[in-house]
This record gives sequence, structure tokens and C-alpha cells, in this order.
Amino acid sequence: MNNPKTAQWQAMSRDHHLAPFSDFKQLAEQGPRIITKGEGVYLWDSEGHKILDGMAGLWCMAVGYGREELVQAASNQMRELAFYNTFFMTAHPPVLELAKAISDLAPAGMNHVFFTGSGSEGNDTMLRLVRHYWACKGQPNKKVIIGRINGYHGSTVAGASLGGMKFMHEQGDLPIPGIVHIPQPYWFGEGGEMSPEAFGIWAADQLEAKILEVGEENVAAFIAEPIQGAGGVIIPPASYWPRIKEILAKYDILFVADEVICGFGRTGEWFGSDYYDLAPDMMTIAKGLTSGYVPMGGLIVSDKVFAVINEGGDFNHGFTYSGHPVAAAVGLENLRILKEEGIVEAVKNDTGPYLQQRLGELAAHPLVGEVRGVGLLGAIELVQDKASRKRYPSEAGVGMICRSHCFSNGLIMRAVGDTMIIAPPLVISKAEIDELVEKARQCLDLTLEQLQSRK
Ligand code: PXG
Repeated sequence: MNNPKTAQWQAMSRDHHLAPFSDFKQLAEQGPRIITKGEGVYLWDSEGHKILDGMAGLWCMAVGYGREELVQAASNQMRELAFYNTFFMTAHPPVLELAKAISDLAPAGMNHVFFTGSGSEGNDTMLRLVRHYWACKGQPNKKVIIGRINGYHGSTVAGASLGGMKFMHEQGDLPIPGIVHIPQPYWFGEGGEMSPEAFGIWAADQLEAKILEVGEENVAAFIAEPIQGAGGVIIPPASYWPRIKEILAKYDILFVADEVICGFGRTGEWFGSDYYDLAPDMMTIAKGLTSGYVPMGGLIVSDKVFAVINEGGDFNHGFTYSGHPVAAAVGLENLRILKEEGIVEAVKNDTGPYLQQRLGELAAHPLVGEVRGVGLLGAIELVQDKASRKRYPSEAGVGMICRSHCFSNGLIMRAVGDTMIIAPPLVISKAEIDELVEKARQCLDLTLEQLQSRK
């Protein structure tokens, strides 16, 4: 180690910090890498290593690290009004201006925003609001929310219940009652002998089967990410969303698009719902809304839903930091940057297609079974046999081997099982994309070498 402080910080971690989604003992033994600085698409750790951040912080760093405009927006707002709540018939300019700015960008008819501190809180809000909506309509039995296996909707009790992560459900007796799950449209992993198109229809039809099983009169809503992020950048077959839309049109249930990852330009459209033309009733947002500079999430509600809850009396729900003025000011400035710098258009027409083209070259690598992506989202499936899509045994830990090579070689690329995923900052340049893909290729080579040397 070059920096004596690294060891001090690691000791503080070991002695005092409970890190999210971590094995505390393992973390204490290894010691966390300490990230100390960010600029553009790069991070630096406390040992001075420069790292290309292929995961945009955690899917959130849209406009890049170190944007002075966002620093100014936050400090100006802190000076003017550092905090005031939005309860008890009060508001402040930034929250109102941000609600308007989001409504202007959201799909047609999505014009009302409830602010939260995170995506998880957005989905908690959704659960309560959906049930309140049906109660207002005189159908209080409509309570059940249908999610998907391997979907991710956050880590609060409602968020983790709505999500379909088995390893999360196993801790804390989840899901809570009234939440059920259907299979995901993950052709590469679960499509078997079916064609992607046929599998997409099959996966969509599981929604109809579940509605009939639970009873339409009991189903309140279906929640889904347009493209599953944390589950492994799962891009549904082209047949999936059109079939889901047909099913949603047939039954009187609400559709919630969880846009926490897809929202604010990740797909090259402002929202994943625009990309797939989904027309949801509600959209959960967070992450890219503020580029992660400050925490903020929310729930965008359609005019149709609003018309009902507007007549429903008090909605007894809210957070101290709902619409926090500093977060709202940063969100507004972040949206201004995304718009005025044409960042979303660049993802659609320039950097997104370029990333997909360059990533596609990795499909020829002997370890790679599939490369897929949309906009600035990408996934690389690591396999033992390309033709049959056969995986290495899970004990081999191929994804983790690849991830640690990436980390050691200055690239952050996540592993979800044996699926490598990337979601770089939306401001990444073509030269930086070249660097990302070359580093990824080197790490695939190193992973393959390591696997072969074990035999
Ligand atoms: N919905 C989706 C689609 C998400 O990706 C949340 C809700 C919850 O947001 P908050 O702000 O409460 O974290 C998320 C968050 C991962 C990973 O491993 C992904 C998320 C969070 C933590 C880890 O990829 N996404």
C-alpha cells in the first residue's frame, strides 16, 4: 500500500461500518477499496489507481463526476433555503419547478410527481398509493401486486417484496402478503429450446395466468422494469412487451414501470417506457434524476390515477425529505444539463450505437455466449459452451473472477452470476468506450486463462 490512510480507513470500515449487500466478515478480512475522487467517467482510489466507472456509480451517474454546475446548484440552494418540508400545505420553488420539469419530460399524461428519498421509497409509495387508488374507487379488494422473479425494486420491506430476488426474500420473511411473482423474460438463461420470440410470448402469458389465478377482482397492479437492471440487464425478446400490453388492456389493473435505472436517458429515450411505448399508469424514478449527486427518488402518477386520488381525501404518507429543496435544485440542474447538452440524443444516435457495436465485437470471444444491450446498457454472458449456452459450474465463480480482473485492471464492470454488466455514465465519449471495451476484452482473456490453468 502506498497511502497509510488506506489502512486506517479499512480499519474504520472493519470496526464501525455496516456496508450494504455485504458479507461483513469477508469485507473486514479483505478491506474495502476506498474511492476518493471522481472526474467525468473516472474514479480514483486511495492508492492512486484510476478506474473507468463502467457502472455509473450504481447506475446513477448520468452527467459524470465533478460537474461544477451541480455543486453551484446545491450550494446556492443551501444558502437560500437549506430545508423546508412539503407537508402541511407548504411547498418551495425547487420542488414545484422540478415536478413541472419532470412532467414535461415524462410520457404524455404523466403529470404528477410524489417525491421520495430513493427508488425503494418510491416503490413503497407506489404500493400504498395503488391500494389507496382502488379503495377510492370502491374496490378495496384489489390489493395484490404482481412482480417478477429476479426483478429489482429496492431494499425496503415493500421494495424487496415487490422485487423477485430469492436471496433477499429469504432474510426477513419476505415477501409481505399481497405480492406475487411471475417468471422473467430472460431468454438466454431460461428460454431452453424455445426461440426468443416464442419464449417472450410464453413469459408474457404468465401475467395473464397469474391474473386469472389470483382473480382480476383482487389484482391491483403489475410492476416491472422496462429492462431489468440489477437482475442482469435482461432485455426482453421483441415479442414480450407488445403481448404484455395486450394483456394489460384486457384486465382492469394498473401498470407500474420501474424507471429507476431506465429513466433519464439510459436507453437513448428519456424513459424506458418511451423506448418500448409502454404507457404506464405510474413510474418509479430515482438515480439519474439527480445523477446521484444527492439522494432523490419519486413516483410519477398519470392523470387517470390522479383524477381518482384527487377526490380521495388525505393520502397519509410522506417522508421528511420528500422533495428536499437541495435535492430538487440539483435535480433541476441535472435535467437542464441532460437537455441542453443533448446527452440523451447522443445516447440514442451516437454513443449508444457505438457502445453496442464495440461490445458486439466481444461476442466472438471464446468465453462469451451472448452480448446484448440497449443505449448505454450492456450485458456479456460468460459460458463454457457457446452453442448450448452451458454455464461453468457455479462453484467456478466465473463472473466474480472476471469482475476482480476488471477491478485490478482499472475497470468497474459488475457481475450478476456469470453475466457481466455495464452501464457507464451517459456522458462517456467514444474514446472512453474504446478504452472500456478493450479493458473488458483483456479481462475476459485473463478470466479464460485462469479457468484454463485450473484444469
Ligand atoms: N428500482 C430499481 C429498478 C432499481 O434498480 C431501486 C428500485 C431502488 O432504488 P434505491 O434508491 O432505493 O436503491 C433500484 C436500485 C445492483 C443494485 O446490485 C441496484 C440497485 C440498488 C443497489 C444495487 O445492481 N438499484
